[in-house]
Amino acid sequence: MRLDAVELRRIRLPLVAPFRTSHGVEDERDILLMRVETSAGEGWGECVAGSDPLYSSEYVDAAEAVLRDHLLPRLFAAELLGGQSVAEVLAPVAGHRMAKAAIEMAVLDAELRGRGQSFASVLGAVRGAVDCGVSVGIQDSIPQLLDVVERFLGHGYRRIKLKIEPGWDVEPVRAVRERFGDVLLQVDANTAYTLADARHLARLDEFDLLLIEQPLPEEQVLAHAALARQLRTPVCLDESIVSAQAVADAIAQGACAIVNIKPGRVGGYLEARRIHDVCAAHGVPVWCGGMLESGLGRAGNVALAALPNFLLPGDTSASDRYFKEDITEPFVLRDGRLEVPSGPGLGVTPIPQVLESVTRRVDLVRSPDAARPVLV
Ligand code: SMG
Ligand code: MG
Repeated sequence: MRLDAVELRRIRLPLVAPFRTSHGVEDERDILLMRVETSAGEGWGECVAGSDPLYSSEYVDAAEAVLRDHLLPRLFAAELLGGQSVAEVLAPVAGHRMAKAAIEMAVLDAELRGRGQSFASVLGAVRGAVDCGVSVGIQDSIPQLLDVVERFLGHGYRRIKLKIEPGWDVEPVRAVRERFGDVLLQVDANTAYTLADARHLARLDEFDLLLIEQPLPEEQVLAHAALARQLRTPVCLDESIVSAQAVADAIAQGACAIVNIKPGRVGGYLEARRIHDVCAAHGVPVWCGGMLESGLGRAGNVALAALPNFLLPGDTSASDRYFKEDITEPFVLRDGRLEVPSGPGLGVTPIPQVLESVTRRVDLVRSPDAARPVLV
């Protein structure tokens, strides 16, 4: 398989409502998409890096730069056997997992489309639809939070995740628990606490949460283990888990009972599957996280979430939870689930007119060896 050219496209997708976390507020997504042209055909990838380096050190301008200057030249020069070999070719470049994940996704998509196989079948999916939760950002007031949660429950979401931070934790959780009874409920702190907050966080124990996600900073794996010993609520890691090696270590240290898997954060769908396998071998359930993806990333995530050890509903919400108009056919919630795409590759492609209407910039990067420039 030969990589001939990569189209890097920046799109702007406004969110239907601002999404606030302990890192700040987002009201639109600035997404880097890529379309690869290979000897096996065309494929699509999506980079989940945010506009600013707040969730992680990666951000979208840096992802585009590292792709252009470091990742694509290595891939153009390589003898690619397929999507499987992308990570190996890119291994000499440290970090930049979101950028690597995006290009691996596009190459895999091209390869699988060429072979007529779906992401779901190749990853090892065992279900045709996945249970979906929704992640609820920090709101201005508790009445407003209750309205938002009520609306999402009305749509059929099977689990609610509340973003928390110091000053917005016990009371919002209590209010949602009191109002909505035994709904599946969990919280995500996005690293906003320290181990000194352990006694305060233990006040969440009375609400029977499914889990508390990433309470402490990314590097503090041992501190998560210490915290886990002081909480009844299971600790789930997100930001800390950047690889199969990292998850094996975190589990060995007792730092997590549950793991959030995001393909972008860990360098791609293939590493995501390895993390799934490591967790399964240790009896640690996983669920699929989200990075406010367009329909392209959502298609891959829903396929991943259909693997056997994805035992909790994911942050794989329907397109209309994010965008007025998605760039692909929208993912629609049916009975609290999304259907797993079964067509070749990701099983979805951008709708050309919609894609054009949200595009800010497109650039075609050609392999120096391409016999003739490909016209697009
Ligand atoms: O895709 O529905 C979604 C968002 C889910 O809360 C969500 N993601 O830490 O898990 C997380 C956050 C990170 C995204 S903030 C840009
Ligand atoms: Mg999280």
